[in-house]
Amino acid sequence: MQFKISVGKLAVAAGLACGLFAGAVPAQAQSAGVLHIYNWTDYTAPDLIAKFTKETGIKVTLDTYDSNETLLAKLKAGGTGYDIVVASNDFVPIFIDQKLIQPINAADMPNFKNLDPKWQARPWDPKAAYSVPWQWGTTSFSYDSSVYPGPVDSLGTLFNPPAVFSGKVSMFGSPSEVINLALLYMGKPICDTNPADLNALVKILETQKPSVKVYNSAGISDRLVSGEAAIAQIWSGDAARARMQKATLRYVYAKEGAIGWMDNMAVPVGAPDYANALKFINFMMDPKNAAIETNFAGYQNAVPASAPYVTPTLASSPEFNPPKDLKMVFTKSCPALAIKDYDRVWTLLRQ
Ligand code: SPD
Repeated sequence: MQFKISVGKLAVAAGLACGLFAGAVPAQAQSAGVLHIYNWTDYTAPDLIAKFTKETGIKVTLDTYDSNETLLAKLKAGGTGYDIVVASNDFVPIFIDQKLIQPINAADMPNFKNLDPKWQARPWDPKAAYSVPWQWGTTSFSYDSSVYPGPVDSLGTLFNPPAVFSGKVSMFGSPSEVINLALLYMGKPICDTNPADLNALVKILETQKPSVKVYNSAGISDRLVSGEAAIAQIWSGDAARARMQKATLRYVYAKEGAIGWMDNMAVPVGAPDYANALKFINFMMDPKNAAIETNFAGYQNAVPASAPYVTPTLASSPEFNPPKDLKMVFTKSCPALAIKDYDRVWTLLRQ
């Protein structure tokens, strides 16, 4: 691994000398020829990978995970061999603090100017020193209106489901995602450490539990489409894709609000192909490439000039267009005490 790291650094030096972003592919990077991506499930457009390989000659491998917690555990274990990971805004500061991702100075990349200024300086990475936006969306839930006609306007339908959903509820397998949405339902802040609130939170989750079929952040759309689940915690883009396969599915913007988030590309410390990683990040800030990803996964990107290339069906879909008056609570990194509390709640729930 040490050897690989120094090869990566040499490639960067060679890249800078040869004009890394000027279209010239440095000979050394070409001979390395591989980029190892670790991304969320169903979140990397195959066409994008094919286009990147065609344009650069760099082959791509792709492994997937289902939660920030899994990504964190993987990077902490070390020696992953990944060049690109995609972390949510609430986890980026954790990766930076724990020295698990390395500087990339994105502002120096030619395509950085394509980012919407509001996403260039993000609170979790104000100088874009470590990360570049991948996509953003909301978290709420979808239900099958052929199973339960509604109307549905509250997160209560997910957390205190009607009997018809018994054994048909699908929840994420991630403490941060389940607890953040439950706190929103309670009208409490993210990262809450108030003991009375946490007791009430545990009660809500334990009351919901007998109706839950599975806690798993992968395969949600498949479960909804097959009917294995009739109501599911889900991200907006995945919800849009599921509805396109099963028209009776409805994504809910609840009166309590929805969780907002942004996922970000970053380069792990020890990435074997650092130069290739920077090329991929720059490639992703090209409007057409950003649109390919958006059209595949169903989420908004941070490149405004990609809009003309986004399919009208997606661009006009309800999942892609949160209502103007939606109470959107953006996630944030919790302090250590709150993370401990989240872990305790999750352990209690899952025992
Ligand atoms: N299909 C995978 C979508 C991944 C979305 N990531 C959202 C993270 C929110 N905390």
